[in-house]
Amino acid sequence: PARPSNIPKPTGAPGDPGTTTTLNHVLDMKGNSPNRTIADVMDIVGGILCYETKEAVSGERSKKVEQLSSVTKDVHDGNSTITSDYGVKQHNTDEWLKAVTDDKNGPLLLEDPFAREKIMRFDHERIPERVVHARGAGAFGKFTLQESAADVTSAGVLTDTSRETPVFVRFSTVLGSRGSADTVRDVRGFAVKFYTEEGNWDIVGNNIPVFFIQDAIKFPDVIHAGKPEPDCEIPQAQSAHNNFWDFQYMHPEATHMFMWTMSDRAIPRSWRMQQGFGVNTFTLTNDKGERHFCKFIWTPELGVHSLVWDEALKIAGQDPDFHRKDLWQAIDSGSYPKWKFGIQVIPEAKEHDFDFDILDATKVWPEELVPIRYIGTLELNRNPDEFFSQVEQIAFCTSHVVPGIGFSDDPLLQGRNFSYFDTQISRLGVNFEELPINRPVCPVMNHNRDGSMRHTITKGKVNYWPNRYSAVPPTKPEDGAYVDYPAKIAGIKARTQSKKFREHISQAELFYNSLSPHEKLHLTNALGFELDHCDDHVVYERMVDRLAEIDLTLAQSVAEMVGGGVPQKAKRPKHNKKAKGLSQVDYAPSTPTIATRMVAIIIADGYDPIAYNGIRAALSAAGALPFTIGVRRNKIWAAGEEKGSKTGGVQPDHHLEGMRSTLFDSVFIPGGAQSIATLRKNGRAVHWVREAFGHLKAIGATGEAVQFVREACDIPGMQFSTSAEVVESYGVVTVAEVQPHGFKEAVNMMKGAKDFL
Ligand code: HDE
Repeated sequence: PARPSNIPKPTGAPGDPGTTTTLNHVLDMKGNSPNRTIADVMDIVGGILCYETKEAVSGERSKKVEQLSSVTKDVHDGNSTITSDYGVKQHNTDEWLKAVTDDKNGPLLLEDPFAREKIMRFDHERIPERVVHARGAGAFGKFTLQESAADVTSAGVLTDTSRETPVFVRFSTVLGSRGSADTVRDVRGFAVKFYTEEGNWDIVGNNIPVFFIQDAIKFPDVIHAGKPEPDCEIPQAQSAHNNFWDFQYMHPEATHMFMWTMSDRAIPRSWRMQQGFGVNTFTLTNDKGERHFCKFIWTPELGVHSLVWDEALKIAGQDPDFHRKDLWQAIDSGSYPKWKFGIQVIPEAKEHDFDFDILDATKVWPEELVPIRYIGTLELNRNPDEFFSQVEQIAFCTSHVVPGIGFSDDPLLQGRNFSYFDTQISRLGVNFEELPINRPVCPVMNHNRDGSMRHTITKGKVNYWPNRYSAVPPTKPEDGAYVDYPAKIAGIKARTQSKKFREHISQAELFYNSLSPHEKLHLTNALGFELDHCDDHVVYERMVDRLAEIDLTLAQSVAEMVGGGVPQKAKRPKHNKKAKGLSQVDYAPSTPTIATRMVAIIIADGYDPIAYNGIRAALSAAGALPFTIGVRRNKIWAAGEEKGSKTGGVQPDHHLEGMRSTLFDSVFIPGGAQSIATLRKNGRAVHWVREAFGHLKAIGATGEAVQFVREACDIPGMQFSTSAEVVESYGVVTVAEVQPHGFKEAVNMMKGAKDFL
C-alpha cells in the first residue's frame, strides 16, 4: 500500500538483474541503503548487477505531519471494518435493502439509511474547483535557513538558522480544469505554505517572475480571456485562441508576460526543474522598525529545464499526469527536490531610484541592479496521504504573512489579498482555516465563532473583547504580535496609476535580448503556433504590430509564419540591453548532472549483457534512472543465454508499444547482433531513436547499435570509435568496442548533451 497503483512498480523477482528499474535505484546509489555504495556498483560494472529491491520510503515527518496524524486513519491498519458515518457496524454495503418476495426482487426501500448515506455522500463528493490553478498537485517538505536576514526582517522563519519550518507546496497550471493535461503551455503556480512558529506564511507564487496585469481589478478579464471561450467552451487549457491574444494586444502591459509564456519557461520538464517567484513586491521590517521592499525567488538545485514544444504536445496525450507523477516518484524514491530561497531587497529610501516602478508586477528587478541573496533551502520530502483532504483543501492566501513580513502598495498584491480569502470561502467555507491541512502549528485563539462546519469547541462564558474576565486579550507587541508598519499615506482618491506604470515594452525587449539563440527560436515558433490558432486576422495582425515594438526580426518571422503583413520598420528604437538570470541557460548546475533523469535502454533477444549491465550501473551511479524497454515485457534473453532458463533473462519495465521516447530524457541501445537485427526491423524502435534525436536528447549506443542509431537518425557524418574511446557527435555518444570504464565516460558525455544542460 505504500505506492498508488498508477506508479510503476519494480517488475520481476527481487534480485534479478534489471528488475529494479524504479527510482529505488537512486536510494541505493545515494548510499541510503546500508548495504550498497556507489563504489560497490562501479566495481561490478561490466559484470552482473544485483540490486536489492527496497520498500518505498514513506517520507519525512515534521511538526505539521505529526499534527495531521491525529486526524489520519489508515485503510491498511488491519483492524478496521466498515461502519456507517454515524458509527454503526455494517455487514453488507453491496445490496440495497429491498422488498423481496419468493426470491424475486421488489422495489428498493427508501428506509435503508446505509444505502441513502452511501449514495448521498457520493452525490456530494465534489466541491468547486479553483477558479484558476484548478489542476495541480503538491507535497510536504521543510524550509531551512542558512543565513539570517535579521538585518532586514524580524521574522523568525528568516532569521533563526536553527529552525526547520514545515511547508506544503502546491504546483499548478493556471488555465485548465482539474482534469486537464500537465504539459500544456501555461504559467505554473508555485504556492508555498510555511507552517511557522508565528503562524502560517504563504508565498503564492508562479514559475514566471512577472504577471499579465498591473491592477487586480483586471484579473477577471485576463482570466476570462484565457479560459475557454464563453459560447463553445473551447479550447481547454490553451492560450492559443483569439480571445487570449485579443486581450494581450488590448493590454500593452501584458507584453512582458506573454514573452515569458511563449518562452520555454511555460513548458517545464519537471516542477522540480523550474524556478518560483513571489512576483509581487512584499516588505520586510527589521527589529529597528526599518522597512525594505522585497521579492522572493526559488531556484532549483537541478537547474531550469524545459520540454521542447513537440514533446509537450505529445506528452499531453501520452501521459497527462507527467508532472505530478514526476514529483510523486522523485519523493517516493527519496530523491527529494530542492530549491535555494533568495531575496531581493531594496531599502525604503531607494524606492524611486529605478526607471521602472518597483511596485509594478509586470517588471523584474534585474539582478545587476538588485542582486539576489540566497539565504535558505526548500526541500520536498513527503507525498500527501490523501489528495482531496490535503492538496485540494489546502487554501493559500497572499494575506497570510507573519511578523517581520508585510505588503507593499503593489496594486496587484493588494487585490490578491482580498481575493484569496474570498475564494476560499466559496470553495471551502468560512471555517476553511480549521481544515487539518490549513491549521497552523502554533496556538490559535480568538473570539471568531460559529459559521458553517465549525470544528473547534471553545469553552467559556464570553466571545467578545473587552470582557469582564479579561479572557483572551490581544497579544502585546513585545510578546510577538503582528505590528503594522506606520507607513505614511497622503493623497487623493483616484482610479489611476503612477506614471512609470505606463511603460510596457522595455523589459519585454530586455527579456528577448537576454535569451540564447535556441530560446529565441523556440519563442518565435511558439508565437507562430499560438497565432496560427487564431483565425481572426485582426488578432494576429495586431499582434505582429506589437512584436515590432519589441524586435523587428521577431515580428517579421512571426508575420511570415502566421500570415500577417510583414512589418518593414521597427515601431520603437531598441535599447539592446541584456540582463543575467532571464535566460534559463543561466541556471545550468555548475557540475552537469543527469540525476533523476529517465534513460530508456532498448533491448531485444541477443542483446550484449556487458553493455546493458555496464550502462545501467554507470547511470545509476550518476543518479539517473535506467528503464529497460523490451520488444516485449516478458523476459528478454541476452546473447549467450539459454532462452527460458530459470536464472537468466531480464524482465523489462515496459515494452516498445507501451511507452514513447517523449516520456524519457535519453535513450541507450546496447549492441548485440541479434538484438539489433530485431530492432532494425521494428518501426517503433527506429522511430524512438529518431524522435529522441529530433528532440535533442542524449543518445548512447555500443557495438552493433552504433550503426543502427546512425541509420535511424540519418546522420551521415556521425563518428565511430574503434576502441574504448568514446565519441560524441550531435549529442550521440557511441562506443564501438565495449570496455567497462567507457560507460562512466559515456554517461559523463551524455551529461553534456543539450537536453541535460
Ligand atoms: Fe492567483 N488566484 N490571483 N495569482 N494564484 C488563485 O485562489 C488572483 C496571481 C496563484 O495552489 C485563487 O485559492 C487575483 C499572481 C497561485 O491553491 C484566486 C490575481 C500569481 C494560485 C486568485 C491573481 C498568482 C492562485 C483561485 C490578480 C503569482 C493557486 C484559487 C491580482 C504570483 C494556489 C485560490 C493553490 C490561485 C486570485 C494573480 C498565483 C481566485 C485576483 C500574480 C499559485 O483567489
